Amino acid sequence: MTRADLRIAVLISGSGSNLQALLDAIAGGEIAGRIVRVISNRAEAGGLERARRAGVETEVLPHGDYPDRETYDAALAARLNTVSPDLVVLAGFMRILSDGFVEAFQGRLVNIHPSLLPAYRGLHTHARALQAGDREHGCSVHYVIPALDAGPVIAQASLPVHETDTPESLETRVRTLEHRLYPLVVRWIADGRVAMRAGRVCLDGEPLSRPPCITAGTP
Ligand code: NHR
Ligand code: GAR
Repeated sequence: MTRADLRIAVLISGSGSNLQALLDAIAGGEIAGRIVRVISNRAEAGGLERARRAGVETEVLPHGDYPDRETYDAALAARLNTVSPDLVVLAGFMRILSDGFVEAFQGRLVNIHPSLLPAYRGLHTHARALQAGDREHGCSVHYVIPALDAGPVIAQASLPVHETDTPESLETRVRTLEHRLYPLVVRWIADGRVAMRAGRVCLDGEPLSRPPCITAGTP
């Protein structure tokens, strides 16, 4: 049986380099899906131009226009529902989503987070990994649940931390890994290989006991 292309909506706040990696993977035929809408909470997000260049419809929904988080999230959900997404991808989206929003999209809402979860939920992950003296760092793609960065992890990518690393150098190298990991996971989802069932990630029908991890081939 052939599946219809996955309808993907992407939420961004910034440069959109992860969005670009997804656009490139779709253009290269690696993902059985298409991006039907990109929404940013910031008008100046660089990712908006990347989307337009790829012929993807964009929308800006500034959070400052809404009195509170719940009202903003209700507007965001309403805009998303106009394109009937099968998957909502957070790609550097910097607004915490309220429980109601997450529940409405649960099981079709994923995020990429710049740490090897469960380590370093929240912000400033590279500085915190350095500060702790970690020898390994990386990124994780997870299903979003109401608790911040606490949803079940689908897959991770790791790299060695160097003696000379700074938060900025780590951010650069982790970002490059993100650009490999996110398209890979979205490909699995589009192929129907990954799903969240009873709060756990299943890959090829089997609940994962630990998420698969890709490693940086070179230092
Ligand atoms: N929402 C829920 N409910 N659960 C998650 O796991 C979420 C989420 C929304 C976004 C991405 C996330 C990350 O990968 C994400 C995961 C923003 C903040 C934050 O503190 C924290 C984590 C993440 C995204 N945002 C501030 C806020 O008040 C604003 C910070 C800013 O604008 O710079 O929303 O780490
Ligand atoms: C990425 O490194 C992503 O992991 C991180 O923001 C960056 C977005 O870059 N996300 C978070 O920190 C979420 N709190 P991009 O806009 O170039 O894709």
